[in-house]
Amino acid sequence: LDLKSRLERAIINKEFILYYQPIFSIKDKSIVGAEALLRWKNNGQVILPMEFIPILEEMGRISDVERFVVDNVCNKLMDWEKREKNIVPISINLSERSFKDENFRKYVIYTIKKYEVRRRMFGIELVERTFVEDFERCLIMLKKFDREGISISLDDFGTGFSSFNYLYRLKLDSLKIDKSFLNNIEKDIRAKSIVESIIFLNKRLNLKTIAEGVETLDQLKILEELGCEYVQGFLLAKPMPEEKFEELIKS
Ligand code: G
Ligand code: G
Ligand code: MN
Ligand code: NA
Repeated sequence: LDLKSRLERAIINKEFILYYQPIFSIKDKSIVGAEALLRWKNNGQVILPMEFIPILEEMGRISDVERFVVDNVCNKLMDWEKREKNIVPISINLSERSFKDENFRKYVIYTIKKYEVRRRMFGIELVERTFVEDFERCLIMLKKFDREGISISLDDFGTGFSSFNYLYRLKLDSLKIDKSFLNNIEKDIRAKSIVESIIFLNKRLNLKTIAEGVETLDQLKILEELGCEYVQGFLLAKPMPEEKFEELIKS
């Protein structure tokens, strides 16, 4: 069977699951949130998004899978709330197609209400390229999400079209500095200067800064010196299955 047919079958058989990668406060290393990351569980094998998300997009089925992501995360938030786990906000990654689809937006609002998700507990991560087309429409969508208490993160910042205009006009809650910058902050003064400036600017704009892809203690130390508040990366925790994440936040 070809990949597209297998993915069609995966949608019907609900073979998608979520992994969670915690986000930490750099100061005390407490967990302050997590990012939900899609996985495809196929014949006992866990397949990563880069293998199938572009194909789901090509098939026009990405929003179907992302509806599952929204439902699953909101359901979990309600579940943790009821069981008095140390509940933290969860963000999901959203494709451009889903973000710009009015029906999808309504589905998100319907779902957070259905599961009685508290304000600011559910967030959406968007990559820069989402905003390249239909900028005015994006502003309207963001406003509508914000009104419903949904947080917005600008993901992979620094890899694409990183524009001051975005920072100026988009109403965002946080910005995630792409790991490509962090790879070099130990040895490259230019990379370090850019990271430092982003952190400084975000503070002025009242935006939370999350550094992604932190892999070494040196990087962590530099980020702390530069005043970065939040970190995510393999050094502190890799994306993990739901049960593992639950254990982690319980402890
Ligand atoms: O950890 P990882 O290999 O899961 O993620 C790879 C990429 O897949 C990341 O860029 C992440 O943003 C993206 N991704 C993960 N889950 C989703 C999802 O539900 N929707 C979209 N559009 N992208 C996702
Ligand atoms: O693009 P986005 O930021 O949504 O993607 C998150 C991706 O980054 C996931 O694939 C996740 O597994 C990966 N990731 C998270 N932390 C690290 C890290 O410390 N190092 C590397 N190489 N990848 C990471
Ligand atoms: Mn992300
Ligand atoms: Na990212």
